[in-house]
Amino acid sequence: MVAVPLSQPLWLMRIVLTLSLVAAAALAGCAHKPTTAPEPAPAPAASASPDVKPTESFFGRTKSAVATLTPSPTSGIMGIVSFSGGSTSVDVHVVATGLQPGSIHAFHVHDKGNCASADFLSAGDHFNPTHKPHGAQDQPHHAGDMPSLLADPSGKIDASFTLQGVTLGGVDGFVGHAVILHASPDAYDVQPSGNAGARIACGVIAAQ
Ligand SMILES: [Cu+2]
Ligand SMILES: [Zn+2]
Repeated sequence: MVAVPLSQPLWLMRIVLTLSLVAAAALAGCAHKPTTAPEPAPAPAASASPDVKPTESFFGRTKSAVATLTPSPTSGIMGIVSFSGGSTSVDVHVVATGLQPGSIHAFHVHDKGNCASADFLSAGDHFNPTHKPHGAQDQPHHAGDMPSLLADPSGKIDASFTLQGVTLGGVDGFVGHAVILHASPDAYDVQPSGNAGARIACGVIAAQ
């Protein structure tokens, strides 16, 4: 409140009092402003897609993934592997360049998603969550066993195939593991890994 000396005329005191009341009313008006601000946008619903079961984890819903093949120091191989997952199968499409024309190469999903070492031994053994022997698709086989790949006369691989009994997502899915292309064809009856030779390209499988 504004102090006014008693010696001032009464009319001046009335003006000062009026101004004080106006100021107080203005302050009160300001205090109301926050409640008139727009409401924050409502949080999105927990599940935006009605066909997704609440019990499914995000990881288990993975429908597509990709691995970029990087070469070993001397192989010069480049490529990309695309995965499309169903509930009990995975479609695989491999495109790679820089191979010897007409050469055949073992191709596997390996256990560790780690292509850090030059020889790619960092990717570990074949991905084998069900503890099977190494083998061809029509025999008991590691989840990570796949068909061998043939390079065309220009040294390019362009192959598509479907793997049964495997998934992309979930605890035993491919995502987070690594694909390895080998120097030699896969001898499927040779344990534990088909005598596939050097690891000449590697890529970690990432969900898309
Ligand atoms: Cu391998
Ligand atoms: Zn194997």
